Amino acid sequence: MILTQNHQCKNIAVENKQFYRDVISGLQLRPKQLQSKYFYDENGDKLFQDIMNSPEYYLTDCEMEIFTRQTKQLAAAIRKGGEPFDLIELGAGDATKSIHLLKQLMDEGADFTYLPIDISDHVISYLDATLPVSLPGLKITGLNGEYFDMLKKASAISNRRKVVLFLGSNIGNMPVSDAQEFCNEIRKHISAGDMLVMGVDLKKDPKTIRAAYDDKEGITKQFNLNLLTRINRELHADFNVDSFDHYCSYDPETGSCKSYLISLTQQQVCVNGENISFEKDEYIYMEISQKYTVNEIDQMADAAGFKTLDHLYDDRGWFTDSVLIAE
Ligand code: AVJ
Repeated sequence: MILTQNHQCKNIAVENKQFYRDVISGLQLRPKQLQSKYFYDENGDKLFQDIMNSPEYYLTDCEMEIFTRQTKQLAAAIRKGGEPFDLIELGAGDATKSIHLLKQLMDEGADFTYLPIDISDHVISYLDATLPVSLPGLKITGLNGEYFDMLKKASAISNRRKVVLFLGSNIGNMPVSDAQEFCNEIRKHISAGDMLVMGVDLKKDPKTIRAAYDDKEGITKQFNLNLLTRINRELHADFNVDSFDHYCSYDPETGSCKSYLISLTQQQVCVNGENISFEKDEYIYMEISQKYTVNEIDQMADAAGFKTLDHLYDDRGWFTDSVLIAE
């Protein structure tokens, strides 16, 4: 079959240049790929909420169970390092899990300040406005920006001991080597005696994992396709989302759960002046959700210069919040 060039594929100024560069360079790679950090536009945020409420997506329930049933143990582990301290949360979101810990620490009269960090200014202004109302007396300073820029800023505003929260298995959104590098980088931004509390999804029955990323209702499929819709809207592209399907694989050997969008036909897509062609069955690699064993977490922590103080688990032992101390 001969494809005719799409001569209408024009280049118009885009607002988010970094997004444009990342999308074009990703689609020019072989295999093609897109970055999952771009899933979260307004509709993507909503779809992720729906995923968290879906029966198959167990991660949020597991971590919520830890934060509601083992709040005292968690608070005790954190307070062991001494006071006052800064409780810094990377990617705080709506803080639905951490709020239980905050409340416990306040009830115990712990001397701390909460510093939520988020890339969304909407999230930060929401937390700054609502948390002091639900938790009267809470000291809070929201920081809006990239994780490491804001960690630096946090160090600049106080020299108190730091406890960093990185929850929700967000570490899973990186391949293992990047996750290691990320832990190393956190360690470099804090001091000996500071802590890292990291939520990590554990290796388990492969069917349970795959179902969580391939839900029956097709919300995860929509979540992936939504990035194409976002590219259409923000980068003046013409993806026909109906001609792509979602596929998810889990490899029990490596612990990698990966999402792909598969082109159902041979087709051409215009992304703001660039023609991108797809073969039938060609895939775009969209996202990794890496799973770990407890041993692998300990090893990663150790290599980054942390010692494991404790692992807290949900009842099913599917998820852990690991309490690590910087050496
Ligand atoms: C927000 C990165 C933890 O990988 O489990 C959920 C994102 N992707 N379903 C995950 C996600 C598809 C989620 N994280």
